[in-house]
Amino acid sequence: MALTRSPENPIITRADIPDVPPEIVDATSVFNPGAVLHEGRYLLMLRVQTRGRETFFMTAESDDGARFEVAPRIVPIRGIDRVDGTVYHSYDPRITKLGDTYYVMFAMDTDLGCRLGLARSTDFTSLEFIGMTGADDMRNGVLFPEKIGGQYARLDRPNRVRFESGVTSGDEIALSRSDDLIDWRPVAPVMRGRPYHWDELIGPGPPPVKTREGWLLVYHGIATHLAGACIYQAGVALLALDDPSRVLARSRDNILEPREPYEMTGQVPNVVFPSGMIVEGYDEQGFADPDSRALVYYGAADTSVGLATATVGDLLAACSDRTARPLP
Ligand code: BMA
Repeated sequence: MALTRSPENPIITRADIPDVPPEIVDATSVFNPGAVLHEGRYLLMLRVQTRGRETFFMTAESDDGARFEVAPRIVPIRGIDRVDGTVYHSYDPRITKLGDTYYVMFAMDTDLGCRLGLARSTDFTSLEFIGMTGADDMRNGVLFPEKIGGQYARLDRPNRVRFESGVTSGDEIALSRSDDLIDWRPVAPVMRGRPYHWDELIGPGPPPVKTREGWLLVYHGIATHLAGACIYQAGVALLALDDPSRVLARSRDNILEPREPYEMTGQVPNVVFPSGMIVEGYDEQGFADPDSRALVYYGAADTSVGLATATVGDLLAACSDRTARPLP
């Protein structure tokens, strides 16, 4: 597999979450973090879940990308109370730096379904809510780190599939564009799930990384055809720099799948869910260095945080498995 697990895994568990009473006492789980390099340190925005099954954002910082300290405070989303109706959960934050500002796109569970919310921050002690980005049911929204063709661009995953449990999902990653980061227009489908393979249902993972070969996208895929189980795995694809709806290559196999006990057992078994990625080295033109380390942070069984690493070059090689027999 292209990704190698950290020997420190799981790198963050519920035992690392300090109490922040009254909201957080004896946290149940911590998973699906956003990740970014902030002032030379590795920063994760964590999804922390309480025994009341409420969800909060907290941050953790590290000097080496593997050993993190969780800050003993909740990161408030200031202004989210402007939203009409109830927001039950805000979760799965994806972080993108645009200019000097960090944007955090996250899922919001509301009475009307799942929506994508957008907030910004400069220091991660609080988030300033910018708004709900549209009325479509979707999850896994990730902003590109620069405008493409003069417009903001994002990958998202419309929720068009409903499990028997009522949980919604989807089998397509799509490209949307916007002039102001709030009003998004769907532009084109990017890729579909592959029936009866590892990635029947799919969604973007961390925000795409710019390489000289294209936008590198780590994504999650769900195999649903195995009796009674949904298996969440990670894969990788390469999208054209000038038109990210064009897929240049896509991994045939997954690059990480639940194998360790902390991935196979927990709140939701058999889940690796990549949500944050830090690439350490970029050249002067802003392209990721193929020799650079890429650190992929993922939720393990919706219970703890795992880290798996590769070089950018390894990930490019994994997605351009062009010798493989084409899949349907
Ligand atoms: C997805 C999302 C993720 C979660 C995953 C596994 O649909 O809700 O937040 O980690 O399912 O339960």
